[in-house]
Amino acid sequence: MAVEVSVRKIIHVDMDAFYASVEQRDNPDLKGRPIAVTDPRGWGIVAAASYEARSLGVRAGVPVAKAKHDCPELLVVYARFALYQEISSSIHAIFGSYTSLIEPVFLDEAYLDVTGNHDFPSATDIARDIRIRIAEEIGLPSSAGVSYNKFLAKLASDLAKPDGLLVIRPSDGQNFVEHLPIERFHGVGPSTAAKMKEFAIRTGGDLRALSLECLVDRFGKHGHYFYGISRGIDDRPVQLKAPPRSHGSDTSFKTHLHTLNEMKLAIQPLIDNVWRKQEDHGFNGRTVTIRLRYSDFTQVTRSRSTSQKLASRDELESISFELLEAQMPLPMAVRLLGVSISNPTSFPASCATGDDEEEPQQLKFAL
Ligand code: TTP
Repeated sequence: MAVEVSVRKIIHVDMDAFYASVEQRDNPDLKGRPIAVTDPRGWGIVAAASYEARSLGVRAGVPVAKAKHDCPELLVVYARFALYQEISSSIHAIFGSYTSLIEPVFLDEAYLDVTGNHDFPSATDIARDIRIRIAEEIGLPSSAGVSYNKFLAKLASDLAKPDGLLVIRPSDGQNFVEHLPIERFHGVGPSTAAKMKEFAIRTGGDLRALSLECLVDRFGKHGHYFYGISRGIDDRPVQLKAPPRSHGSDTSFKTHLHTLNEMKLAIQPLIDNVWRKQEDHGFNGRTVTIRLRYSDFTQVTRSRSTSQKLASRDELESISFELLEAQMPLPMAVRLLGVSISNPTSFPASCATGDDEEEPQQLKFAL
């Protein structure tokens, strides 16, 4: 007999060596090489290190001069923040096609609650799909963790890195935590770890041996969190952050596009998709942006704004077509097309709060 369990389905997606992977994607000379990305404003600190650099001991947060000294073959490149921001929006647009319950964590990481996605009942399949789409449409590696709460989903994506997927099932949650060194626990920083060690707490198992009272006594309000996670329990909801400032849709093509007609045909489903989102969210956007990525991964974005909110799907289509026509003749084949609506005239009230968390549903357990 199938056991009905009340369980949430949470995915944590995290890009691998985000800034460094973008730079390696865009410059063939950097592929497979130890690279560090640093802020061009001259702070001289490694912001991101490629996995090749990490295997040679280079870490984020160390001064570039020290990293270069310790690893002379290290290649250092400047960060391109506007590009990372743009890529982050594309990644979040992919997330948005599976759930609207998304909690972004910085640019390259997010929690997704997919419990309510009945079109796609397996969270593992969703995570697999997301990773494939990020690789194919954006050209970057990511890792994902799937579990029944945020703590374990994040732990799973950390353990899956780089370029991996790991599922922690409810029956395995406590086991995963049992032997885990407390430094690996999300939420245990260096000073808490040092304090835990003073009490001879080194692993999840050590933490679990202590009563709630004792943990609250030693770690204040965080004691409740530690008590839960040492048992694989974490009830924190996935919380929506800011309302979306745009709605977009894009897709990449196995067979690249060469003509205006091909692009006009290919953009139709994207226009449908974006218009539906605009209507579903009561979004009053008035700027249309199209995005073309060429076969060499360079891309252009072009926008046009109207004075009022877009009146109809036809208006969205005709502006998108005008923007496409202005790109002719194409300098080379197109591998990806995107369209988005932004610049709302006002935010709908229903978008302005983060409290439309769905109740966990009674589901047959199938992560
Ligand atoms: P992280 O997700 O912490 O790291 P990462 O994506 O580089 O690598 P991992 O595969 O281990 O997740 O950070 C995301 C990006 O944030 C990172 O690529 C660069 C930037 N960043 C900084 O600018 N300063 C920092 O100190 C850190 C840690 C990250």
